[in-house]
Amino acid sequence: MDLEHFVCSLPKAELHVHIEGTLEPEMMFELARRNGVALPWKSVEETRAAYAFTDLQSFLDLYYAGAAALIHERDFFELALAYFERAHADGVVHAELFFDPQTHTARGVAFATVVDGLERACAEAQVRWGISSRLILCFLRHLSEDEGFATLEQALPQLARIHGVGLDSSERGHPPAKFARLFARCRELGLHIVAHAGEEGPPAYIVDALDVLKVERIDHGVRCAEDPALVERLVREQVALTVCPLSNVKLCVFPDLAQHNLKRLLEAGLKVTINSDDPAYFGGYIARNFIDTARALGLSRAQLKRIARNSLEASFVPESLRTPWL
Ligand code: ES4
Ligand code: ZN
Repeated sequence: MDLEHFVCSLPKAELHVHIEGTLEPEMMFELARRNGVALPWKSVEETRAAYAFTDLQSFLDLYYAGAAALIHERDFFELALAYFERAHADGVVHAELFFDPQTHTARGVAFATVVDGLERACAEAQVRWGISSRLILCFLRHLSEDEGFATLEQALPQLARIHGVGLDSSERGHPPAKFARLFARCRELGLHIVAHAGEEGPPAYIVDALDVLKVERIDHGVRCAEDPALVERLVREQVALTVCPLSNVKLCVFPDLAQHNLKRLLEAGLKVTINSDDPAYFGGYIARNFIDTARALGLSRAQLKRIARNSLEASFVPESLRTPWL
């Protein structure tokens, strides 16, 4: 079997995808036209040409600009349904979607509008493709903890539909400890906890995410390699890392895929997974991430199976609810 077929036929969970990061320029322009929203680009081609990033912030500036096209419940539904269709083609059987409510509520979009649309797509994906899914609310770390608390307040009526919380956006200068009280409250509410850490930020932010926020998985985490004691701990505790190789190259965390540390982390015994992050911006969905990484690093089929298996094991679906392949 060729590599493409092998990768797509592996049942896998996607644990690190920002639904706003699946907004392809074609849909962005269609929604902007439908909603009367002005975009900073003149065409789909000009938009794609602007996707040359130098770091995380240079990406985030464009990502938030693009997200402004999303206004109505139907927009969020169509966005997520298009993602699920691609994910199904890539062999995804379960997806845990990040969403950034603060990006939308700041523009006057109601919190419930976002969740209504996403949840309707989740239900449709279950029916059409048998994909199970979960929603994870991400707090924007460049905003204050108080703004996070205000968002949590808006989320309370929707909490039955939200399974976890995460922390994303600009990492440098915004350590996990800034959100200690907010995440303590989220834990009391019974929410699952994750955080982006060690993408651009130092290994100390990963330690903080574990000890202060008490995360169950680390999003990215690739800079753990700079701290051997931390690597040892992550191996011992089998904390899953949701690694996003194409994202890391696009945002200049590694100069190219051949220099990515994923294979080294995997062979050190870390619970590594492969994910797409913001596939509309970074050049590929989850299967593309698997295939390009496998080729660049020479991952064996046994290693690819291990990575897919890790993703199913690290999902937030309780053991009792797991289908045979989950
Ligand atoms: C993100 Cl790649 C990445 N890192 C941090 N925050 C994000 N939000 C969307 N994509
Ligand atoms: Zn991310």
